[in-house]
Amino acid sequence: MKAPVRVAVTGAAGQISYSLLFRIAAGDMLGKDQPVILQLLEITPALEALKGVAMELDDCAFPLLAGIVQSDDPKVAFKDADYALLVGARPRGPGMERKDLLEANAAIFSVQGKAINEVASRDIKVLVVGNPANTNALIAQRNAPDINPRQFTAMTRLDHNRGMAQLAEKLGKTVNDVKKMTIWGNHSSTQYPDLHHTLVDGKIAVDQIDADWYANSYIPDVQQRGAAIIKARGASSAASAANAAIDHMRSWALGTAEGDWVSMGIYSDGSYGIQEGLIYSFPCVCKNGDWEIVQGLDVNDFSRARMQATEQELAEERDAVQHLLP
Ligand code: NAX
Repeated sequence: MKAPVRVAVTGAAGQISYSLLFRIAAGDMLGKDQPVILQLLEITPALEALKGVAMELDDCAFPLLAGIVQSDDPKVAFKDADYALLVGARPRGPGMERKDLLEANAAIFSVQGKAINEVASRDIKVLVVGNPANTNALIAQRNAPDINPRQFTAMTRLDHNRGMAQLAEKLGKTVNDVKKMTIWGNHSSTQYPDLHHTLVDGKIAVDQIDADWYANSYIPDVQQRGAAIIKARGASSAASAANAAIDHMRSWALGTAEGDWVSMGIYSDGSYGIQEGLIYSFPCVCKNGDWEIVQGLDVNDFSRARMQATEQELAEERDAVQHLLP
């Protein structure tokens, strides 16, 4: 058996974590041969609820669960962490403007970024799930100057998975027939699900669907799927979000399948003309615990306009918190 790795999870008493933690402990994220120590962070008022979650984890008697740490102190939760899933965030309250939301989260993610910088493993892999995920990841990254910016990522895998499922359903296929899905940009309603390079049964997806359905049904439906879940369920996506977080980390740590790629919000190096330093979702191939942006894809005018609109939104979010960045 391998030595245990330390996995920090924030917002650990919340609804996404109620699915996420059990799957990590079961080995779904890092493999059935990798023991884990869960290091759980919550705000002080939620520590009692967190205790209940930890009791349930104990009661599962997971063979791979080598320990549980519970804390309201980021320096305890991130201590020597090899992986961190930043799920906890400040939700939008009544009357809260977008700017207030960005600022409230900037406060949380700057503290967590600093703690990661100070106490986490130098090789830590960070995934930000809490919204606004891309900009929260940017804030954490900027507050961790001693950690390579490539190690901070934001989750667009749920959008990626939604895009695959909706395309497969339209064409009467299964997700197994869909390869090379791409989500560009922000995890928000400006995200761009691009089917120009996606393959269904080995053939380009846009050639198999109606252009009007793609532009006026598919793209808005993928963009608005989160709102549709809230309307139907009366609560936001939880199990599917946890599943996407597992998928994201698993791909990053253990690699993507040959002939396929995944979407990840990552530190832009200027590829495809996207401003350097934004946390922007690109198609990525993962190997040996590292990611690479898929290069050389043709970008037509239809795609370019949408890639730039979501880039613009991310630049505006960054500018709104600029005064709080180191
Ligand atoms: P919940 O409100 O159920 O849980 C959030 C938990 O975070 C709470 O227990 C809260 O006490 C805790 N928390 C708040 N501030 C904290 C801090 N500073 N340190 C540690 N813990 C803190 O929300 P849940 O449904 O679990 O969603 C969590 C986040 O994921 C939200 O921001 C949500 O918007 C976001 N999502 C992101 C998705 C994505 O694809 N990137 C999809 C799903 C989800 O909407």
